[in-house]
This record gives sequence, structure tokens and C-alpha cells, in this order.
Amino acid sequence: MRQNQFYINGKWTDGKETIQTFNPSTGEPFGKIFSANADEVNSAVVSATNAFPDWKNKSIDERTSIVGKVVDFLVAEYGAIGEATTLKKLISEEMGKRLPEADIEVIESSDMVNYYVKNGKELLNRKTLSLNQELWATKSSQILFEPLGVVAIIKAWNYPLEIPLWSLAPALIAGNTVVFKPSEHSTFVAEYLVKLFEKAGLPSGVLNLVSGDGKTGKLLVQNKGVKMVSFTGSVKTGTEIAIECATRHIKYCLELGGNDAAIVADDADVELTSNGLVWGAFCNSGQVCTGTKRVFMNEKVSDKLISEIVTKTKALRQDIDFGPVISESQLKVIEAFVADAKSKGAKVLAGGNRIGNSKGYYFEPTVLTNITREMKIMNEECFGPLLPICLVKSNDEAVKLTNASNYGLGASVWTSDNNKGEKISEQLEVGMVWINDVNVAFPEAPWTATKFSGNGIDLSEFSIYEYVNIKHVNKDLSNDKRRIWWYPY
Ligand code: TXE
Repeated sequence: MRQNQFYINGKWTDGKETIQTFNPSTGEPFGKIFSANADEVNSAVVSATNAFPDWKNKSIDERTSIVGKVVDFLVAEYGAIGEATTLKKLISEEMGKRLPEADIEVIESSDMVNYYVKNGKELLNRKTLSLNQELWATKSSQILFEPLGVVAIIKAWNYPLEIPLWSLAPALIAGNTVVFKPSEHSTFVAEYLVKLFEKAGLPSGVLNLVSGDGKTGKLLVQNKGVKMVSFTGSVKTGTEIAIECATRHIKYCLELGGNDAAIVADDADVELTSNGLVWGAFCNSGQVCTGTKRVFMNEKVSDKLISEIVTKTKALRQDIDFGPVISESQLKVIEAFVADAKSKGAKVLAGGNRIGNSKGYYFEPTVLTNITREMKIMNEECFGPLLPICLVKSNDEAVKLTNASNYGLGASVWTSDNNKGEKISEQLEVGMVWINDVNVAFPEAPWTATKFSGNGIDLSEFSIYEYVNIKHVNKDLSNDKRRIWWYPY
């Protein structure tokens, strides 16, 4: 039986308590993970605290060259598309992702880390401001980007390699040290990733790994040695973390749940849109924060489009196009969402049930229509393979329905006219909009949210500033003995 270890102060060590984890594709025990207690969490924070001064004082070049080696190691893991390399196999077995999706994750991960390796120096070098010389001829100002100290990185499991790296790369390159607490559902992938950083020569104590479930996460957030929290996960957990951080006045960056809408205009291309919505709803078995979770479809295009969507959904192959959901309890959550929708008049056009013939946690890719606003599925994130379609008469109606949500992560707009797509995008209360695509991340573009879907930014130049204190230093270049605005008036 696999057993993970903590990585504290450059040493792999055992914990005391363990949690059993399961392979979601088979329901079989997958491994045991240690669940770090308060003392173990604290020794990780102390180790990161002690390593901070030396790491912070290294040059950005030194820091990026070490993190850059992880890019090389990840590229070495690509293998051929569809080839089950060690890392991709581990991702797939631990959290159920199909190999083509693990392929994308490994490739995107290396590209994202490389973005910070290439741009870190430019982004973090101190900047000289050009002040208004008429007013401030004797003044000179600089902006410094200084690391915060020990950063707690607590992440979800659905992109077990990529999402932790979205925070690990900028946090470390900015000069912080880290205590990383992965999801209990993706601890072995996290361990594999930390081993790559160890191989890259990261000094002891700069990156520490503790495992466990929410209890361990809570202990880490509450530890007074933590100076910033980067969290990806549910709204409920994120809110709890935000309250704790606010109480201690430490920075936090939250990437939370979404209930992303797809707006389908009357001029949407049926082939493209049906391909896009089926993938957007069912990739990673619907366990994607920016997956398609609500469709507002113009009724003029709906007959053909819905039948195309149903045909393509029914053609999806178990274990090739879709895998299991993460747990037995998540299966029950999905069943409850479907039951609620049906009890309020929804019609199931494809799927609708858990797949009983296998021990894994499988749910059929499911298409529902006749959706109304009272249904749970319209107001809460399900995080499963459900595609609810609501017919609308206009784009304005679709925009209103999209914005009538506590969530504001992403959205997609399907139309043959990009200008129309941009006009609609400008009206949406979300952080990201894709026109004729969905759920695509670029290292150069901010991954951001509004409302309950989070604050702070992952990816892009903006994200690295989540991990620094921006300090302004101003000096006077004159030999005057008083400033003209000082006493005496
Ligand atoms: O979240 P949980 P899950 C969201 C996705 C969905 C959720 C699924 O939309 O809502 O993540 O991930 C730890 N104090 N996103 O179910 O339960 C827990 O151990 C401290 C959005 O895992 O919140 C795990 O490591 N930590 C995202 C992590 O928090 C606690 C993209 C997340 O667990 C804790 C991906 C506590 N009280 C998924 N309780 C985006 N917006 O980009 C749990 N944890």
C-alpha cells in the first residue's frame, strides 16, 4: 500500500495519523496519507521561517535558475501524447483524470512555470518612478517588490499538478518560502512534484510539504508563522480562510468555485458550439471550476443544437472520454442535483444516473433541459458531469440570467460574430470570458474572479504581486535645510 511522507526542512519524514485514500476509477484503496497534526504543521512553518532570510537574499537569477530546472523535469515527463508516463499515470490513478487530460496538464504546467522563470526578473526588479518634475524636482522614488515570508499554499485536487504550480512558481521566485498542503485526494502527485523541486536543488526548508485533509489545512492557516495564504477550493472553505487571514491582517489569494454560464447566441455555429459545450461540461468529468455549468441558449438555434449535444454526449466513452468523479460522496451530491432538477420539472435528455456496473465513482454525462431558476443546479456549483440547458429569447435575457448568480468566475459566449461576443462579454460580471471556447488557461492572462468565486489573481504578471509587499522608497536629492512646505508657513 502506497504511503506518502512529509517533506520538512529537506527531510522526508513520517507522520503519526493516517487517512486512507481511494482510486476513484476502481473504488480500491490507493494509498495512505499522513494527516499532519499541529506540531508537525508547526515544524514545517518553523523550517520555512528559518530558511526565509537566505532564500530571500538570493538573487532572482539564482531563484529562477533553480525553479527553471523543474520546467526541464516536467518537459522530460511529457512522453508521447497519450503515453502513460509515470507522472501522468499517477495523476490518472490518484484522481481519475483521463490520460489526454493529464497530457494537457503536464504540458500547461511546464509552460506556466516557464513563464515565471522567463519574466520573474523583469517583474520583480525594483522600478524607478518618473515623478512630476514641476512639483517634485528634488525627489526620486523607487518601488521594491519584497517577499512576504512563509506562504501557505493549500490547493484542490482537480488539477493536481498545475494548480499548485500556479502558486509555487511565483511565490518561490519572489523569494518566499512555502508550506504546501495539497488536497487529500492528490497527495501523491504533490509528493512527486516536491521531489522535482528537491532534485532541482531547492535549499532545505524553502519548500515544505505536509499532508492531510481540512483539519491540517486549518492548522496551517491558523499558524501565526504564516504570512500569506494562497488557496484554491470551495467557496465555503475559502470564506473560512479569508476570515482567519483578515483577523490576522495577512494577505490571501482565493480561487474558489464557479457556476460558469455559456451564452449561445442565435447565430452560434451548431457544430462548433455542440463540440465546445460537450467538452466544456464533461472534461475532467465536469470537475472543473470554469467548466460549463449553465447554458443559456437562444431558442432560435436550440432544436438542432440540443439534438447535436445529446448525440455527442451519448457517444462519450467511459474511461476514454470521461472518468469517475472524485468520491462516493460526490456521486451522491450529483444525484441530489439531478433529483432536485427533475422534481422541479427538468427533463433528462442524456444520462442522469450513476454507472452501477463498475466499482468506481462513475456518473453518466448528463444533459437536462426545461431548466428554471429555482433549481439548485442554476444557483449552486455541482462539480460533476451535468449540462443544464435553459432556453432564452435574447442575449439580454441570457446576460441577466448569467449575472443572477453569487458566482463570478468565468463564462463563454458562442456566436459567429466576435464583435457581438465582445459586446456581450463586457456585460458579464465575471473574471474571464472565452468567445467560442471555454476553460482555457494562458500563463500570460490573469486567472481571476469576481463575487463569491474569489479574490486575487493566478497566472500572468499580476499574480506574482500577490506574493510580495510592494514598497515605495522616496529620497531627496537637494541640499536644502527645509522643504518649502514645512514650517514656518
Ligand atoms: O475543495 P475544498 P475541493 C474549486 C471547485 C470546487 C472545489 C473542489 O470549484 O468548489 O474547488 O475542490 C483544504 N481550512 N476549485 O472539494 O474542500 C482541503 O484539504 C483550510 C476552484 O478540494 O475547499 C483541500 O486541500 N484548508 C478553482 C483544499 O482545502 C481546508 C479551480 C480544498 O478543499 C479546510 C479548482 C479548512 N477549513 C477547484 N477545509 C479556481 N477557481 O480556479 C478543506 N481544506
